[in-house]
Amino acid sequence: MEQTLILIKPDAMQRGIAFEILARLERRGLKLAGLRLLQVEQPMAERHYAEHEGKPFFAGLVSYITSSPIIAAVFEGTNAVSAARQTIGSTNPTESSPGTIRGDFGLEIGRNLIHGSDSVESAEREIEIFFEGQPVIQWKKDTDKWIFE
Ligand code: D4T
Repeated sequence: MEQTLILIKPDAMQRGIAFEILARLERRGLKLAGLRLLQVEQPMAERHYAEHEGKPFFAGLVSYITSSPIIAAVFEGTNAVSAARQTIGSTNPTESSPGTIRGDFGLEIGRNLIHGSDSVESAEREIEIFFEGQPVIQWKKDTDKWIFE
């Protein structure tokens, strides 16, 4: 099944809404396959945000993601990448619809609470970065047949 990498960013951790946010993805039907609490250091942050190197917001992005522990999670399910991004909302919270995570909890693009992979290829790359070779768990749930046809 398709997998996506989710990060609960430092602002969500500090505000104590990490599990409220994860619960929304779980409730959508996405199945948890990996979960890790970690302090991101500079090299890991720069690897993750490599595509934004040289942009004016890059330094702020790196200092934000390294400013506090984060949660990295792998969720899987049918179209997990796009389903998660839909539940997350637009990059800028004030352009996100109400009912999305960013639309309900955020105001600024630099404090947008959560990351979700933007493609299957990015998910593979990001799982490697944040799980550092640790295996994820693919498991059967009794409710699978009520979520996946
Ligand atoms: P992430 O990667 O955090 O899930 O965000 P998105 O996938 O939704 O958006 P992105 O890669 O385009 O941006 C990564 C990250 O950079 C911040 N950002 C972005 C910013 O602070 N200023 C900006 O102008 C842009 C474009 C927000 C998310």
